[in-house]
Amino acid sequence: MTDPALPATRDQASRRAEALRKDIDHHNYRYYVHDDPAISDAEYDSLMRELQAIEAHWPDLLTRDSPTQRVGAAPASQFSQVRHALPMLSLDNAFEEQDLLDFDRRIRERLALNGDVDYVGEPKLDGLSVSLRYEDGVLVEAGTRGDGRVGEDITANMRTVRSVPLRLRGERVPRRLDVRGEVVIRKQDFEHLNRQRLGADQKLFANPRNAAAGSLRQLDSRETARRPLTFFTFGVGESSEPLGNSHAGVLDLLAEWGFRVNAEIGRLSGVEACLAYYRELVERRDSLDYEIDGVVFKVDDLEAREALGFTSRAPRWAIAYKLPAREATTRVRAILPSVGRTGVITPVADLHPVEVGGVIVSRATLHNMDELRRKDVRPGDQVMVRRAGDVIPEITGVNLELRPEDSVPWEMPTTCPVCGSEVLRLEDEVDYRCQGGLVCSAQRIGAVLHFASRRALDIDGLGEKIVEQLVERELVKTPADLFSLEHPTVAGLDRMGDKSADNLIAALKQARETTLPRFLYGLGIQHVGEVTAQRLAEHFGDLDPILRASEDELVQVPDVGPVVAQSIAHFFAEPHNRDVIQALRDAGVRWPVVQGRRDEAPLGGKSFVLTGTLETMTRDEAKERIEGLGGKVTGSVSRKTDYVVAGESAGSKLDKARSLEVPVLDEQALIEMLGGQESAS
Ligand code: JCF
Repeated sequence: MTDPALPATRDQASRRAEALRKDIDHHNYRYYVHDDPAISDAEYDSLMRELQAIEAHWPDLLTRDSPTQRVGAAPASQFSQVRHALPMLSLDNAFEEQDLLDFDRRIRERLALNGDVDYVGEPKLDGLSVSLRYEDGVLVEAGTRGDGRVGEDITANMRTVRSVPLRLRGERVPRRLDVRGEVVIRKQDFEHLNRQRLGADQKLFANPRNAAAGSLRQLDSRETARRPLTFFTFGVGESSEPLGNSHAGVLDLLAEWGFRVNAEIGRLSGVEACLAYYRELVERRDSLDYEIDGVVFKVDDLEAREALGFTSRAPRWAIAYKLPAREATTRVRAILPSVGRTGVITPVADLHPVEVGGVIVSRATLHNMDELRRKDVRPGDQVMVRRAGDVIPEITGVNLELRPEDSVPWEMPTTCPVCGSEVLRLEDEVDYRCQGGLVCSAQRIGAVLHFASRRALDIDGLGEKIVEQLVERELVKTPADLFSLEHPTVAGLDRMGDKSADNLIAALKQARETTLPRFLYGLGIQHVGEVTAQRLAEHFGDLDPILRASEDELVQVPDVGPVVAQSIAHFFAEPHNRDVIQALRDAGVRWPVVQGRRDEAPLGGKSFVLTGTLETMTRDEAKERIEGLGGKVTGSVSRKTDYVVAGESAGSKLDKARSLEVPVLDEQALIEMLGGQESAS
């Protein structure tokens, strides 16, 4: 986008600047107060640049309420003080229903009222209270709450907050007006800010409130300008003119003047309505786009407020009903190793039961050993527990002063608490894992499913629902037990008919004839995927040399590094795993020996291209068998191709083979080359 030319005369520039400011202010307002932008970011930027150019050329046209002034000013060396014309008081707290009922009763007594009191309810935002001073509609000063009477002058910073009007909208505005409200960072903006900081290697903020506080405390307001702060107004301090007779009316005026008024604010008649409003907000707490720590109730009638007055610290006409705390302290009774479905062992704190955010909590995850050491949580410790939303409770801190003298750090057990197998943490990894993958009951379902999966033993009809039943009814404890299943047992499972039981038994029978790579892959050894399984099979030829291999011998295999070698060696060193492997062999699971080095094998060094559909085997099977005999299978025909295998409806590859005079085999010729006897399937 090219920038428009500067106006020709100062007069024209003055009018254009005026128009631009109005326009930009309007779009600011749509975007930051109503979340409802009317133009694109690019269009907005272009208006901004035009105004900046004019102000740069005619500096005397610059006004202090110009939207260009929101980018921040040069750093100050310290904050000066502001004195609040009317003190910024805090709010009395209610912690339970009775406190709110008492509050309402006191008000009715003091006002000598019989009927219901009208209140205004509002979410209490967890941010920082700020007071903004407007003179003749222009923002002239902004201060933090401080001690209530004197705060810090953060005018430069608040000017950068887009939801703060630099000039009040509308014609009729008080000569002097203090607007009070809360500065927050909304949850989404907070996530975005922290992601940005992660990318820039900056320290992450712990929560939106800390981020908002840090942003307001910047001496360099250009930094504040980069932070996504939002100002929600909740009332007024001093005003040179009366603003009507109800608080709800004042909030309406503030909205007209261009402030953001929380959409949740509502009028409530009587204390029962307040209680219902509170319960509703507690329910919806997690779906609000800002953090709240309570609900504020204020008497709506301003004259009644006058009559009620203040105590030394807080108005008598308002109260903050706190939300149930999301943090509580309790004692760690023990730390327990919990074995997950993949064998990962997680330390979990067993807690003395405590209520957190309205829920009784007796467990908290410690994630892993690194986390546990970082937090230094020990059995017997007093800890802070936090629950946010629906997530698993977490321990956020330890009270070291209350740590028992005989306390010792917790250690990960060396054997699995479920199956007694070895527990191992591979180099460079965070997690400790149980090495009894084939026997551990915590891992049974996963292990059996993996063993049966298509690229492993490929047992048709053995889906999740069936495996779950087999494991839960203790019919199958290890993959080897699959092969002793009999028809009546299988037919007795849910979702199993007579016919599908037949099929499963047949599939099991057939799956016994497998290949070494499939078998190795099916064992579910950590870090042994299909490729590594294939390499191991090629290198060692059969299972027994692998069972005997040391880590040093294993790293000789292409693609196997020290970590993988360690994982393999420990898996096979585990007696329980060896027992299962023996049981699998006893059940008749077998594979052809893989010929040693490729070029010594029957098809050593020969390259094949498969085309068309084969009748007695799939292409994957043909490939596997060719490779099992040392041949290799490639995708396209060239002069280097030794054989093209042509099945039904072979296409262009066959034509190419003919033109290059590459020998063509039909299916029967291939089967003979592979050693005859293709199993009927
Ligand atoms: O949202 C808040 N944190 C909040 C604080 C809301 C209010 O209506 C308040 C407040 C502090 C004092 N009202 C007063 C009088």
